[in-house]
Amino acid sequence: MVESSIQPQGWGRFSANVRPKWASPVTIANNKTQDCCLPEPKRPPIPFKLPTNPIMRVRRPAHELAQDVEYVNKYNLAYTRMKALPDDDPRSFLRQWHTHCSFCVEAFLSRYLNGTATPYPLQLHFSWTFLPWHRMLIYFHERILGSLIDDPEFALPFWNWDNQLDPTAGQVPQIFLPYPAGSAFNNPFLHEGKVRNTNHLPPKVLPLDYNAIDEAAGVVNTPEEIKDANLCMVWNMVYNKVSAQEFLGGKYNTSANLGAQGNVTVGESGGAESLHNTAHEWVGMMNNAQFPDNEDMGVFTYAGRDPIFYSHHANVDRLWDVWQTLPDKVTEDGTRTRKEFDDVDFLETEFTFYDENQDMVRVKVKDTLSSEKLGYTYQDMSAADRLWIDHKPQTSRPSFRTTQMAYSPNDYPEVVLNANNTIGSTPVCFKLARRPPNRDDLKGTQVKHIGELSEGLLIEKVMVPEMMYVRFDVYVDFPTANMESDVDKSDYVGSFTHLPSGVTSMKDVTAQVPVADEDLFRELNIRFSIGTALRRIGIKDYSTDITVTVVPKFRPGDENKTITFANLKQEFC
Ligand SMILES: [Cu+2]
Repeated sequence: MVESSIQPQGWGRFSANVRPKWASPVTIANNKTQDCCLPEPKRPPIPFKLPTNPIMRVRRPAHELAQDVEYVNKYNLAYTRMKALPDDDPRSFLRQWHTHCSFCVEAFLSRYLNGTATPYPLQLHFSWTFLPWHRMLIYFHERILGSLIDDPEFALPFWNWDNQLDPTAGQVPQIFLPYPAGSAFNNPFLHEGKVRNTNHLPPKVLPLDYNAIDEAAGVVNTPEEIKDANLCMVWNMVYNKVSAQEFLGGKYNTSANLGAQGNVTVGESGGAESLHNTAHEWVGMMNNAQFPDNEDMGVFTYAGRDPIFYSHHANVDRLWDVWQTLPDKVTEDGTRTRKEFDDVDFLETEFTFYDENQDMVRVKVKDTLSSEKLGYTYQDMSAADRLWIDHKPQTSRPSFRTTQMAYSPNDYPEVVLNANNTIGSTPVCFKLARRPPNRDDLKGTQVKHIGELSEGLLIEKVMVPEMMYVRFDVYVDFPTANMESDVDKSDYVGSFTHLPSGVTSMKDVTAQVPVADEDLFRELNIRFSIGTALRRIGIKDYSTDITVTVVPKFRPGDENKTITFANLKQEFC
């Protein structure tokens, strides 16, 4: 029996004690209310079928489409028609946005599984469901847009922010901005009324290591520094993630129990998800009293209200396609094939979406794994991809170990299991005891040879406040890493980023255990891939202990917040 069939029970019919929080509009910050419930289906749900002999839709980069009047005007027209649909039409722009909103804030509850006492709240982020679910969200979104303009070849533009070859690629794409008055471009829907950070418009380029503290302090990086940092980030969060677990994320945790705590335990984000959060935060309107939740893009609840969201996710989806084709060159053997999970819980996980005929469609993850079979593809961007694939970090500073004779990991504390180990406003450094992988480590992984295992650093049970932006960077064997340390270094092993839900409360679903907003947490495992970094800094064996330094980059105003975690350990996957 498959345990993780992820599907709302009843869809709109909830018994009194498990009603979704959106069943009645929830008052959120600034006295706004938001009801993300989707309309009930008019007909019984139908199983998804892969399109037969589809006309290939070719998704092209937004920065290249910017001067294509025909495309831009058609794209705008499709959205104008989508916007004009009545609110009870699941194809309407409102409901498209709500599809994301309702599945990002635990609005729906699962069916009861295996006789469990309570269902669990559905949340399609923070686990291996992130990539498949968002792929199908934009798949149906694209088909609906195409059907509204009678264009079966219509394809979404993708915001190619990883592209450092063309300086315009990482800017907010012109398609989503006003064109000069009097031009032939007509794209009001794509920018009017969209809430975005006006300080982040072209010629600014999205910095994938963006942090609001530096920005508030007036730190300005050169285009060359931004480019290097961006390449380093994509290399770390995509190329360096050789296993499905590292790139797609961990299992969906169905043990989250509403009756227990205000905690929503959903698992582990993959590299793709952590990387993508930065663009969300950067595009949203920050530090504006009128938009306290960093709307639209900066917060899950409102992200789908900006059309750039679907274009952003098209690039995330593209990176998944690219990831599947990358050589290993990360593990010791260097011969590992990148592939999806073959776990039945993953493959049989089921989502529901509305299609272009207003039918509710049940999609299984196993049907989502090939974009080609789904009938779309991406314009080849391999020249730009190559830049991050081949990126080597600046190694201006040699390994701490080789230059600081007095350095010893033994001088730093080991994490005390299940104690309140904290990440606070200043960097923390721990000793990490290491050991070589053995045959037991192969269990539950995708490989049969020890040399193909990826060495990781796992921070377990991190209690992330649901309403807090979080970013921290992690370095190995660099005990003095601090806020000024940049990421383009061989001892940097990745960043964790977290977006808040943007609603103030889980109270309606956790009515039996009312908790204050500040006391709502996501309990996540956070994984960093460290094998390549260690080899690069000259640690080629598995028995050398190292230090791990976590550098918090919380937003201004969050200086006094702390995040606790249960353990920090080496783990192979
Ligand atoms: Cu999302």
